[in-house]
Amino acid sequence: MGARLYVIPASHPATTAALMLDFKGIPYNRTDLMPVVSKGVLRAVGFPRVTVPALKIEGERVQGSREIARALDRIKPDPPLFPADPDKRVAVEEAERFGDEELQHPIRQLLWWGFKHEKENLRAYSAGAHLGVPIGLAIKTGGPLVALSARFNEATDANARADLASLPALLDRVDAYIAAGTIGAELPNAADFQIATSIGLALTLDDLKPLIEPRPAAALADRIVPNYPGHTPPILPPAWLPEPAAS
Ligand SMILES: N[C@@H](CCC(=O)N[C@@H](CS)C(=O)NCC(=O)O)C(=O)O
Repeated sequence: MGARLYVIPASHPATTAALMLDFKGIPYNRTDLMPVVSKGVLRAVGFPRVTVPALKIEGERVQGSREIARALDRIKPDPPLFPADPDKRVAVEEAERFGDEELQHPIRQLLWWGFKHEKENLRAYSAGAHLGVPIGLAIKTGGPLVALSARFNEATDANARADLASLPALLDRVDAYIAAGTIGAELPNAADFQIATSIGLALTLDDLKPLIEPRPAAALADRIVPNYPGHTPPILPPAWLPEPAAS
């Protein structure tokens, strides 16, 4: 089974796709793309949209972490990414949708807000990537790419502040999915892979750690996606940070 996964290094949905391929035991090659440049490459190799993850598998082009989950279950049903029981499947699909549509983007915006203020931080997120240019050069010349990505992701001060304000409620939702058993079981499902990568990426930001580390969400990320690449030392204005939940 020949597969190629197109990623941006440390992208959380791309990591979701990689984890699901590993879970299925499907071997694949990975193409690492620089942000912004990725859009042209994805179009050039025939994908309809401009975001990663994008997967070529058995002659098909599948784009988007949720679409990839379904394609993988269709192509290789075992082990399954969704429960067979219809009610449980509905619950997992709703948690997965939450992870994709509500949790992913605030974390992405906070990360790009950080890169906008210190592009040297990009280096740690590119560990092990093959970008076709030395990472030092990419960072030195990457100011315009960072500015474009920050703009594309609307990583403004106002949005970063709103993201931080919404984070405790988003983390409560993740903890509630774990408490309900929708995610966090011994055998992970598509929602585990979707949600754990956003939490794993969030934990690379030192500013966010105190908010996440005491929570069940952090234990889930540690189990599903240990050693997430990247590190952003404290960078967000302390006045913007919510108080950690009282334990
Ligand atoms: N919700 C989509 C999100 C895809 C997405 O926005 N990916 C980002 C990387 S995390 C991307 O490709 N951005 C383009 C860029 O930064 O140039 C999914 O789960 O597949």
